[in-house]
Amino acid sequence: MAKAILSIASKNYGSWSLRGWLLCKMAGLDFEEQQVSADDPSTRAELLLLSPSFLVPCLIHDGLKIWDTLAIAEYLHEINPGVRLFTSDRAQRAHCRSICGEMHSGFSNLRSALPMNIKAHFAGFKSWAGARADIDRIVTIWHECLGAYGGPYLFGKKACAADAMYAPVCSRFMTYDVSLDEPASGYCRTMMSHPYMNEWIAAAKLEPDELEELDVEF
Ligand SMILES: N[C@@H](CCC(=O)N[C@@H](CS)C(=O)NCC(=O)O)C(=O)O
Repeated sequence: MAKAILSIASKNYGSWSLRGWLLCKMAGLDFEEQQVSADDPSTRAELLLLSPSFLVPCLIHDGLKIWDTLAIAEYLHEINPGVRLFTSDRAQRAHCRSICGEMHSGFSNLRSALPMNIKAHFAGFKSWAGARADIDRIVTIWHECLGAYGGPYLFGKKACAADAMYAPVCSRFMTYDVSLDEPASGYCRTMMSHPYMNEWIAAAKLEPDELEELDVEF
């Protein structure tokens, strides 16, 4: 079988890329990264070869293309349930899928007002009310998970699909100096120091600064 390929965009700005990449790493998949510039019209032809949606991430595995992070998470869980991207407990799995879905389809104010930018730090950044409501909801989600399953990750001792989905939020909270209570800031620190996050962040720091305006959702 040919080695799996994951198409990704910038490591500094690409929050969906980070989610897909973390899912592949957590699933123990042997894969190669293919980095494409998702916002450059000249690379659209190249991108279509890699992803029918023109979006990243897209996983190519065993002759199949799987695009969209939630589909990638479910696919990786299906081919290797033993790594527990979704927990083995049905009730917890339902909870996990719900908060993954909420991240995937929601929080548009947060995503547009606080785009991921790993290298940057905006001390004292003022989040507007719409983004604040998203932040409050995310903190509630984290409190419920950490309280119910004991941390340090959302569903207990091992990072899972939900942590991959919320990892870019941890990075955004650091970048935009979002003030958080101890459980939430502790969770951010835990995620930001996860070995896979360290690997991604180190690579992001080596990328040249490309975008001046970050009012696009990555
Ligand atoms: N729902 C998609 C979102 C993917 C997405 O928006 N990717 C962005 C970059 S991280 C992209 O490819 N943008 C390029 C474009 O919109 O043309 C997923 O979950 O994978």
